[in-house]
Amino acid sequence: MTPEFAILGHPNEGKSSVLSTLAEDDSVRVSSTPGETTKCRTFPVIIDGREVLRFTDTPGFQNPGRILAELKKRVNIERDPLRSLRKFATTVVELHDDCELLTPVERGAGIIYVVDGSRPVRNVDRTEMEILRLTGKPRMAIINCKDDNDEYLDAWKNEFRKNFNSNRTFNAHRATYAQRILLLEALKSIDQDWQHILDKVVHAFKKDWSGRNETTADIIEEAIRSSVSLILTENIVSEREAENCRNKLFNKYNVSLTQREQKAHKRIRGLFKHNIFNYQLPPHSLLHENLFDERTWQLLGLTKKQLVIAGGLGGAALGAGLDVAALGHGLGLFTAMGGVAGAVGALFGGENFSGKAKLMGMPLGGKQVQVGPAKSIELLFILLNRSLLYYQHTINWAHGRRDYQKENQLVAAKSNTPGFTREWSGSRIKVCHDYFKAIQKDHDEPSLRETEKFKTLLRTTLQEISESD
Ligand SMILES: Nc1nc2c(ncn2[C@@H]2O[C@H](COP(=O)(O)OP(=O)(O)O)[C@@H](O)[C@H]2O)c(=O)[nH]1
Ligand SMILES: [Mg+2]
Repeated sequence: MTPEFAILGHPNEGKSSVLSTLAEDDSVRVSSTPGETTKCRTFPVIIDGREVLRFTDTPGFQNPGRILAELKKRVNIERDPLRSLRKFATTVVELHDDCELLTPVERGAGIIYVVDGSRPVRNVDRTEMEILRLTGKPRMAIINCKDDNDEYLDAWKNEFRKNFNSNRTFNAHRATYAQRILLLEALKSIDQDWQHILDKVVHAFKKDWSGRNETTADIIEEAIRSSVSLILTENIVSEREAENCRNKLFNKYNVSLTQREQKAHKRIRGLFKHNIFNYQLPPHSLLHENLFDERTWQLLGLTKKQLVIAGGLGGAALGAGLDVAALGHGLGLFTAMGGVAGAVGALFGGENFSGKAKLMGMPLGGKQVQVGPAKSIELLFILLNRSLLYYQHTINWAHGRRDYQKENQLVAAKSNTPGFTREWSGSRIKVCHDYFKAIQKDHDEPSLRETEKFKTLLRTTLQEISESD
């Protein structure tokens, strides 16, 4: 039988948010108006086409005092006090919501009780907790702190120890993948009978996650390959126009790379089930910046030490901060790039294509300017780090979260982390270097060995990001 958990609590404490985040479902209605949910709704967690777990969202308690009194009347005399209580509640109009929320509990669902821990414990909460205790069902309490206020946490925990099998702090809007797994694991402890099946659920969940990481690695590899091997050409009509042409071409190149990147990011987003709510990137994210922006290259490129390593391996590297400084300045772009000895100029490839001119259907004697394929491995690192930033943002955007406000500061602080590859050792840089060389040799079918090694490195990195908080 599929385990079911009913999310219970007072209106507006974050029940729907918790559910949305746990079930990775951004279609759950989260509302700032208390009491908007009046019907239970069940959300299945499906892995490999099989429902492994289900969560039921419920309306909040409306008349806990009355419910407690009625339950107490029945608890020692009825064989099934919950059923009798629910039947009674059906007949009383103002108990509609309370009756509704008891339905899943009556059919055997485990209870997840959600409170907003940033406010003090009130008597009405004690009443609700007493009801849940009297149901005798396995139950866990979740402290969802809407604010950072932890003044009341201890008081809440004290109450919970009396009434619940287990309790956890869980921020529905900020929970990371790692914290979600921890919460699922904690559900095991509330009832021995569920331990085995929930073990399987957690296992399936982890497996599914590493499958998603595998697909993400494929997506990133594919996008990087097609970007670093991209070649664009433009006809130069006259010498006078040459400068203009180059600038135009570089812009086109930039747009092309950005489109490829966005396509890849969109696929990653779908993979992690952010389908409905259109989340935005943090306002200060480096991802808002142009691919060839100076800051991007400084923060996401190789470090000086790594540049030496890459150079030692025979890779052409730009050297962040030096040449890239001029890149952000629109029209100065090409000149700046051409002015850098060797490496950057090579990004533009040969400029004279008299031989090819005819082939490309150009007027005889015309010249062509070409951009790409990338000769500098730094482009690979820029694209890689940007993908990893996007991935980190996506997996850590809790499904229950619907807006920024308040949380801007936190996100801004996080987004200032420089590139993920900054700490990478020589051996990881070498894997990238060998892969980069392999694409340069044959971009349609680069060496399988080098590609596999690169993908393995990507998968390891994605897993590391998943597990870090
Ligand atoms: N900042 C923040 N807001 C939250 C959190 N959980 C819920 N909210 C907000 O509180 C309101 C009620 O949340 P909801 O999940 O619909 O509560 P429910 O009525 O118990 O289902 C919504 O406006 C949410 O955006 C949280 O962890 N952090
Ligand atoms: Mg709700």
